[in-house]
Amino acid sequence: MILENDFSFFDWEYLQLEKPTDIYVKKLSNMKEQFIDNSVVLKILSSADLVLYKVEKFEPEKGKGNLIFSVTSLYPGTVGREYFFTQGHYHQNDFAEIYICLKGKGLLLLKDKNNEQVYNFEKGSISHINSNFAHRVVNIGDEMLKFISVYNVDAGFDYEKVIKEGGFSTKIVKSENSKSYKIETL
Ligand code: S6P
Ligand code: ZN
Repeated sequence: MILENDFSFFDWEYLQLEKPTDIYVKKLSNMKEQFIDNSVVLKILSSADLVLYKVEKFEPEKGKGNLIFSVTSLYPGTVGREYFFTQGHYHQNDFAEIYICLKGKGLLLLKDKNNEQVYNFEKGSISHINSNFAHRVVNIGDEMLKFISVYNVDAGFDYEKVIKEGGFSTKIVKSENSKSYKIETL
């Protein structure tokens, strides 16, 4: 039996998913508390909101055991000194995830209750994210960073747990001469 809905198409030239089943954006206003400098956030928001990233999903079937393919496009830029990042979450359920970076230069932050780790994440990087770690991607380049995620439909998103733990304490900011990044720990 051929399941038409189980097929989509990924355009490798434009790195774009055709026939997504869902698309959403996250803006600065959705992630106000995540950035170090609240006064900068409020100043930006007083004139305009910023789209930080877009997520396109291909979720053909919701039933148990199925997978989701998604593409995240994370814009380059900073809020004050701090590079744009994805919000970051734990999975609600015990499922790992694969991230594949298609384009750009970034860092992958992984955290559990006691530790945080930082990994290079750039075009070609593949990461298997263990189900115990909250995960966040930071764009430290000057172009769009794009990555694929593949995960179980029942993985779920637990943003609250990250907040309850005080958020990611690893902050990726511009270096003093603005030519590279540096890692600060709160
Ligand atoms: C889902 C996977 C990604 C993120 C996306 C946005 O498990 O990790 O598809 O949802 O990169 O990040 P966030 O933290 O806003 O969900
Ligand atoms: Zn995830």
